[in-house]
Amino acid sequence: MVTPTPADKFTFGLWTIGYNGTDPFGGPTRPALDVVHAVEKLAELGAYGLTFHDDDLFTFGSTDAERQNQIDRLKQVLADTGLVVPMVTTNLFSPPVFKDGGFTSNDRSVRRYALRKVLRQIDLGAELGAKTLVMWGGREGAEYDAAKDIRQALERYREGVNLLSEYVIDKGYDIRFAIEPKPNEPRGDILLPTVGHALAFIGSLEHPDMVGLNPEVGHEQMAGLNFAAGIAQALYHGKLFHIDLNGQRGIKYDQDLVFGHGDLHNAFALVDLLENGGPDGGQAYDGPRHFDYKPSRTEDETGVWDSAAANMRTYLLLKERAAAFRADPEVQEALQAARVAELAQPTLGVGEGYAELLADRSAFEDFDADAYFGAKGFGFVRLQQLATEHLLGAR
Ligand code: GLT
Ligand code: MN
Ligand code: MN
Ligand code: MN
Repeated sequence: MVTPTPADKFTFGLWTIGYNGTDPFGGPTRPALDVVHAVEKLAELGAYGLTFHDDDLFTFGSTDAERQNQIDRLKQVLADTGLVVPMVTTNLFSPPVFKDGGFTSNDRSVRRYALRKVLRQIDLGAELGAKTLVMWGGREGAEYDAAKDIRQALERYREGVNLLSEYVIDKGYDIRFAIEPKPNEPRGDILLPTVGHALAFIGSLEHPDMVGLNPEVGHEQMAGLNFAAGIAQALYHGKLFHIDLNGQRGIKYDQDLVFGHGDLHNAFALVDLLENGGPDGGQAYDGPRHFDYKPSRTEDETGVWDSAAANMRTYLLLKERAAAFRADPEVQEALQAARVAELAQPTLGVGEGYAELLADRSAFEDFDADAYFGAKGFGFVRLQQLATEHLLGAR
């Protein structure tokens, strides 16, 4: 059960396994990875698919012929291995032209160029059967307050996403958009910094139904937020279109560690939510389990594939542990004692409104709030310890 198969829907960004170790303090520690080799290795490891930015597949500035050659090579290896491309995204952050962003650069001609670059990648995504276009606006932001008119930047972001939606509709493509929030890095402050900010922005769009989220574990945790709780809210609003799994250890630079190599408790809660949080205790999300991690620059190529396998194995181990947690009678009893299911009960009775609530003396006048002092607790700590013991394989 902990051996990945394509049915598990594990996908990897070409930029993840292809990360060559470059960081702000040092250059590459590994040679470049060819896409054909990458897909073959992922297939061997049991992955389901590959995702990529335009510039991951064909370097920025490639001629049309070079670009087509890389597309053809990718198509061939996909046909040979059975891997799919469920998501594509556009690099609007590496080339110098995007130093002040793409959709929200102060320079209007850069904004027009950025939109053209995305339209081109949408066409390629549609050709390859991708269902999701991720928009990570890492350069959409600022370091200095007076340098960026935030309200106008949001207006230009909105103009851009509306245009792209219009294009997808008119072309008849089966593609949805997924915005990926991040609080900072590379910009001092990035627009749409968290799941919550992005949800509010989506509500302002012309085609909000076509736009959802691609939350990343580490990005929410960089803001000190509870990732599993953010995912629960994204699910609640029907906006979990895609997900970036990785590991992060607290509020610091974006680590992109292997999934589970950061906050393991939260990773457990996340897998439990995705796998067992559905209406009948089934899956709450059935899209790709996409790993957006970076094999540390200390690793050689063996370490790259070991870390790719580690992401999938850790996910499956957590899935197994979460199933055992749910199946444990003591956990069920603790959940009941904690009254977790009682929260599903509406606060008002059928047909009740404020008038009936006001008329109900037992709700207030006769309610003994003082009796709660020193009374029976909820037992949440016991529940968390049971989760911890399942996580540790002690039960
Ligand atoms: C970039 C970023 C990721 C995004 C990718 C999509 S690219 O590496 O750090 O979090 O998901 O553009
Ligand atoms: Mn329209
Ligand atoms: Mn990241
Ligand atoms: Mn990501």
